[in-house]
Amino acid sequence: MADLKAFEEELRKKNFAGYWQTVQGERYREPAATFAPCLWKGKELYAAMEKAGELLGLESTFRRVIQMKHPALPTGTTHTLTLNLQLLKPGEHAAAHRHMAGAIRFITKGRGARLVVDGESFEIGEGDFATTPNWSWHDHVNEGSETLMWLDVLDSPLVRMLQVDFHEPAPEPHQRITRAEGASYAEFGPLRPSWVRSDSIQPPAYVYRWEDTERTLKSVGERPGDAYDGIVLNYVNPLTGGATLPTFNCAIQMIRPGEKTLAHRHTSSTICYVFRGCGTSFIGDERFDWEEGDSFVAPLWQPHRHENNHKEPAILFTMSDAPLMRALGFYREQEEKG
Ligand code: GTQ
Repeated sequence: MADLKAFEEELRKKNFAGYWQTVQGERYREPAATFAPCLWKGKELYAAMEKAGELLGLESTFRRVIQMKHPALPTGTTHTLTLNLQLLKPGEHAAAHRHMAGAIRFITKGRGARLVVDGESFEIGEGDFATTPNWSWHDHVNEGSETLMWLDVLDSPLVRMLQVDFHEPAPEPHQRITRAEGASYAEFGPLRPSWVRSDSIQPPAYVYRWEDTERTLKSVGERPGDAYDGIVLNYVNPLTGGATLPTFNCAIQMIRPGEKTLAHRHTSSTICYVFRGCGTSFIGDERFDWEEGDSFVAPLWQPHRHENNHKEPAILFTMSDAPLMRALGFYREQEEKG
């Protein structure tokens, strides 16, 4: 024993480690997320955001943002993604920059501000969804009369984990507009000029309008849908029909009055934001009753299912790192027998 202890100490000093010291290779193992299911109250979030609006100007922070920070993680909402809420008042301008993290926006309140992405200006309003692919220049301008709030989702925890965190402020805080309004829709929409080519792994910057989302929800809302998730509309990459971004997918999910989904689990983690309505989710051993404005997370490999016992449809905005897991061959999914 004393010999072994001395040997292990000798190894440690030389930056070696014997597997017999830590690794239990003969045992069955499966994923055990280090972060538990968790819910953030919308009422508390919006009250906090209002306070941040009073206390902080954009001269003291580059973005007025509150993160749904999981208490068990050093940063972020899951180990790969962060869900944030951002507030931009009339007359404010959040300066241009670009970063390795890919981002999306989902507008929860107000309308009339503009996202400028790689020289194109996009007007945004409640329910709209927008992509800011990684390394694209972006600034946010509010020349309208309404305060806007939107969700930002970034894969920055993943970027940090992989230690590839490039971040660059633009030389000028305002980007010059170099592309006509609507250029992205004209180039990447369903009527596509034949000469437009993109072999980038990143999607183009693109805005998906709430009126289209709402119309599609109405149109397919009576169908059987997905047994585990109800009616799900994916925000697909307009060029490939694939995932929203290479690292994560976003979707609108409708749980209809009286609907109860089947339980399943998968190696991707899902974050849900309640855009409209209320309902209940069972995640692992926990029950979460949620209402408009709440956010909650189903960590990887935790069985989960949703119910809506109310009269109105529940509409969730959901984010998942499934594309990342699939790309690496790490995706597994299993039905949970109730
Ligand atoms: O809009 O560029 O919520 O850089 C956090 C960091 C938003 C953004 C966030 C960011 C941004």
